[in-house]
Amino acid sequence: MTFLILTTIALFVIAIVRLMNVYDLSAEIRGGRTDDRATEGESRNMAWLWALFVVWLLGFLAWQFFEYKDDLLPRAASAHGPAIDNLFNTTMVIITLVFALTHIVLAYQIVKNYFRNGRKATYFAHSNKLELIWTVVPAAVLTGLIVYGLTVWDDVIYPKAEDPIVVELYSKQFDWTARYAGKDKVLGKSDYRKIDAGNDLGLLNVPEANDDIIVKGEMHLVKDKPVLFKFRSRDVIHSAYLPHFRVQMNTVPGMETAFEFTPTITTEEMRKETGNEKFNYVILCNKICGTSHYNMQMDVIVETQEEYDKWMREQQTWRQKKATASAESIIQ
Ligand SMILES: [Cu+2]
Repeated sequence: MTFLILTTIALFVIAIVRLMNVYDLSAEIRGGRTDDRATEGESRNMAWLWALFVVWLLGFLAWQFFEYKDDLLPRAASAHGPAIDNLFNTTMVIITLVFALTHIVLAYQIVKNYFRNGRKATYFAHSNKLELIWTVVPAAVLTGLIVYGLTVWDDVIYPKAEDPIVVELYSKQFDWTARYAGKDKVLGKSDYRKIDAGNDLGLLNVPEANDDIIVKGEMHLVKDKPVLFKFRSRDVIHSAYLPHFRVQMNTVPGMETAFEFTPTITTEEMRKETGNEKFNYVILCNKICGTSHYNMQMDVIVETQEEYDKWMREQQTWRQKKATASAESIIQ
């Protein structure tokens, strides 16, 4: 249906263009106008159409802001989130103002200076003052934005928590696996050559790996407790995107990336705040990584320490999982 509509529109445009050609040719045959230059009347019409277009464009932009503002992300649910939001909003306000201003000036100039019979344009080849203004002003604004951005990045990116929950987030086509460091707070080392059907993450047979806890589909975090994510990828570059916490980091095969943050609002509190009983925090993949990229996600539950401890006690450690698996294989 969409294809048909697009084809119809394209054919309609082609037909109009052909009709205009026919009109021009017949005008020439009738001995009408042979001069290609636009007349003053045509220029005036074009100028005012331009002004109309700018009014429509800015109106449409404003309408979108108000129409869709409720579909934007809810309040940032992490300690560093407001800093990212402020940076984003500052940039957004500046570019929106500059966009509106330049287009208003553009439309104004077109209406003021469209071709009129007998009027001649001023010619000048160079103006130091103009060059200076349109180089220095954008350069100063951009430098300000970049320094501001780097400062925020600096505050956000370097781990500083004393005793964070350490979680490895492992990506592959097409799902996420979370591995908690367990009681010893150390993640057991891994090697891609150890990956097999029963060992998705390629864990080595080392004591640090035994108490690691591996979960899929849903992971849990604690409100106001820092978490250090260490990212690994098996196959291609994926990107761990946790929009509600304003977190995003590429996961790259062959290297470890990391991001530390502190969740500040529990899932329950966010459900109340958004009025959406089914609300869940999510990890999405934000790199087009293959056919099922769109479905590569995992739920994140933020809860109190007690709820988290209870959930943790229900999980099997890697050692227990291995024991169960080998017991099953013996029975078979
Ligand atoms: Cu992916």
